[in-house]
Amino acid sequence: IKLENWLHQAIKKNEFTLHYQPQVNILTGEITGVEALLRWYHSEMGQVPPTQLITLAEQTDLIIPVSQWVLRTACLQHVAWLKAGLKDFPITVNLSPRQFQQPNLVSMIKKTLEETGLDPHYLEIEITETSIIHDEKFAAQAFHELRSLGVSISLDDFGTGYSSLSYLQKFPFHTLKIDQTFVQALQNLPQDTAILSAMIMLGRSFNLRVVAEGVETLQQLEILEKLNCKEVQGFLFSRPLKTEDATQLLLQHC
Ligand code: G
Ligand code: G
Ligand code: MN
Ligand code: NA
Repeated sequence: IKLENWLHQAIKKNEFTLHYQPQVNILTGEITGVEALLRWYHSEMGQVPPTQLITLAEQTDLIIPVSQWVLRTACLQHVAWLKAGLKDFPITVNLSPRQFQQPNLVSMIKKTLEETGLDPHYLEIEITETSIIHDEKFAAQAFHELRSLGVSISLDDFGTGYSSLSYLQKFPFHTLKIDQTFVQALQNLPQDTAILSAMIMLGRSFNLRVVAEGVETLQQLEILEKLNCKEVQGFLFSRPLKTEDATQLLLQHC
């Protein structure tokens, strides 16, 4: 009850912020996308991890205003960046399974795009396969409607689940995000690179944008480059940044 009240207050008092982490083309150094990541600083609890916040919000109906806030804030920010002369790249917003399964998801997204004035082609929704498992029919319909709107869908944490391979075939993803565990496990052993290499080739054979996550070292970057991975996201290039710092970084790179 207390936490629920705090969450209500957080929404009212504007205690949430978004941080932004760029995705980068390995060869050109150009920024190719930016992921919005939720942050909540509470006066008594301090920084609340987003997974905990989302889990808590999902136990109540507060997940709906939280997802609306995230989407709206990310869209408004991207509109501002585009106005400031930023290059053409998408902003990505994460959706938890329950957020993805809201019955009015598509109309909520459509309304938010209209209200904020963001061209739908600049929005990418990031989901994990758990969002699909629960109800494939619902997911297929949502994919169809989002694509008609012009919104893309990215498969997050690729390689960690059970059904990703069949989902690549069944669902029209735009981007594949290789989970950071595969990148961080890289020890230059043949079997480590074999898995990564197969995942990258698989994504490319489906004509997907492939982004390797959690890149922290130059050695990891070099291996990924050799494996023909085009895009990376991770602390090596930039941590998730607060708005002002993200703006500076993004504008420097356009
Ligand atoms: O940013 P960080 O590494 O702390 O994120 C931890 C987890 O929380 C990641 O799995 C990330 O996808 C998730 N997350 C971050 N922001 C959001 C958000 O706005 N909505 C949802 N549903 N998940 C988020
Ligand atoms: O589950 P998801 O892929 O959305 O989680 C993204 C989160 O991973 C980001 O919120 C960020 O905090 C974290 N992250 C991003 N880059 C790195 C990295 O290079 N190393 C580690 N350990 N975490 C990262
Ligand atoms: Mn993500
Ligand atoms: Na991920």
